[in-house]
Amino acid sequence: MEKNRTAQGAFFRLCVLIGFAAFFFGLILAMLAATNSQTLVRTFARNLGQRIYPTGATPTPTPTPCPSVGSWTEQAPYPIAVFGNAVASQGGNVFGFGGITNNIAIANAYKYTPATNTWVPIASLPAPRGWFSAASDGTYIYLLGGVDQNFATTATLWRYDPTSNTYNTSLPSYTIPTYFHASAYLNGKIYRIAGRAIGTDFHVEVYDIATNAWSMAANYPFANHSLMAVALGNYVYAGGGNASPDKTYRYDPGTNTWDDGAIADLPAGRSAAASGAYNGRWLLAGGDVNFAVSNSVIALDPATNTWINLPNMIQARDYLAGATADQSFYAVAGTSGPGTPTNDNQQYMETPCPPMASSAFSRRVHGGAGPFDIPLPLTGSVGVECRSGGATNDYQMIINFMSPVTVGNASVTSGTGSVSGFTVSGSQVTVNLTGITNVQRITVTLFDVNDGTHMGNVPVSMGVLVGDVNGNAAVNAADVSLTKAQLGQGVGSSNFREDVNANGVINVADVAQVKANLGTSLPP
Ligand SMILES: [Ca+2]
Ligand SMILES: [Ca+2]
Repeated sequence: MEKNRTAQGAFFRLCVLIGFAAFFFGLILAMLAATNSQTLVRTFARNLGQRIYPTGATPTPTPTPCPSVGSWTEQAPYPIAVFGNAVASQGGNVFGFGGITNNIAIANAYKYTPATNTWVPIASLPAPRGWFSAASDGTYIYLLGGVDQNFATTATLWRYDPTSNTYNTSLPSYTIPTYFHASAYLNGKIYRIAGRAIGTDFHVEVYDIATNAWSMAANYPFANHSLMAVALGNYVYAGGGNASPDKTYRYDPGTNTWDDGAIADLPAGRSAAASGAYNGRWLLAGGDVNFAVSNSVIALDPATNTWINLPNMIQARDYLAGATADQSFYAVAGTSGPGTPTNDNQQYMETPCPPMASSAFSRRVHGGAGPFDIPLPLTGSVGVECRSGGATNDYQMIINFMSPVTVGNASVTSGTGSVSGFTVSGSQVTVNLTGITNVQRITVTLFDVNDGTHMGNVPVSMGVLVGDVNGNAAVNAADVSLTKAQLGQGVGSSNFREDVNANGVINVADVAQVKANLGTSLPP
């Protein structure tokens, strides 16, 4: 009895020693596995005889923050070199109106279609206008004030109808003629904010589309011109400009107040920039920054109330205008230096991040024993599918997301085989594969996965090595031994890998299939 206990104690100590040795050996292997594509860690575990099968174990992918990647490109130039032009978007197209060229306001107007990257002339303005503004309500484009061909300041409100390509000039004018004002459309109303008048103006006038009437809103906090504005959420944001050029304010129509504290000031004074809403943020492109023509671009994220730097425009421009259309922001024309108009059409586009998959599996139905899943880690070493795919080498991949998604398409983008079909159920995508030959790595890519916030392509890789029951990327004697050890056992979550032909029983046929693949290994 005593002797037996001593023997047990010695055995226990030996186990502890082995455990420690195994731990450090495992640590080294894990470090190797990080750089080696083979699944050494699992090999190690299996070689110690542990029945660690990764069913149901969900590998947590390393969170890789995917900042939106934005870039500027020059698109088809505006048909004329101009500045002080007005720009708005409607129905995925960009519309440019008037502006100043050769030291005179003009009436030319053009429509840009992103799909064809072309500008075409549209009906000219009812009269020349420059240093004015445009705002769209989703149906019409409203054109506010500005100077005419004699540099006389106006307070006109014209409404352009993109469908009929006509202007309505019978809408009421606002009260104080201005140029260099800002404007925005929010919830059925058009706002004319400050601007240059006889002096510099601090009034805010509101046009109610439904009642076709103007009224005064709370004054802008100070007289200002060459400022910028945008509507985001249920607020109008305005800021920058000629006076206190780093100050910004948020207007709440509900309380009719301009709130200084609700929005961070600009990181640097800025005026005469292109302004618009893009991906939920207030984007300001170019203009005069610290009184110099700039190519810098910043955006306010209302959620964090912080200004972030975006990639610079290709060309520094001020007195330009911009609008968001078809997933891009277009900064159109503007001056390169005092009084020097240009015809640049600078496009800013951000590529959204794809939704992140939370887990992926290779699923096979083992006859009456039911389906069993082999995890497919989304980072690091690939999961090894060791079961045969039947006569036509069919497999099934399950990919889970954090929230419901839509998927545009799915295909095998690397390796031999093809997608025979896929289904989406909430946050789970099931991809059926066929012709997946043995001894290869494949990558299945889900295209245009969209969870409402993120959009992009999601690749999932898998190793296919029939008979590699311990998943170490090689079929050798260890796999034969492991399979033999399970002969006659019921197929369950701990030993389904040994049911190599996935028929629900582990017998000599499985051993034979492992033996038939002896010497194969997963290609790098
Ligand atoms: Ca193996
Ligand atoms: Ca079998």
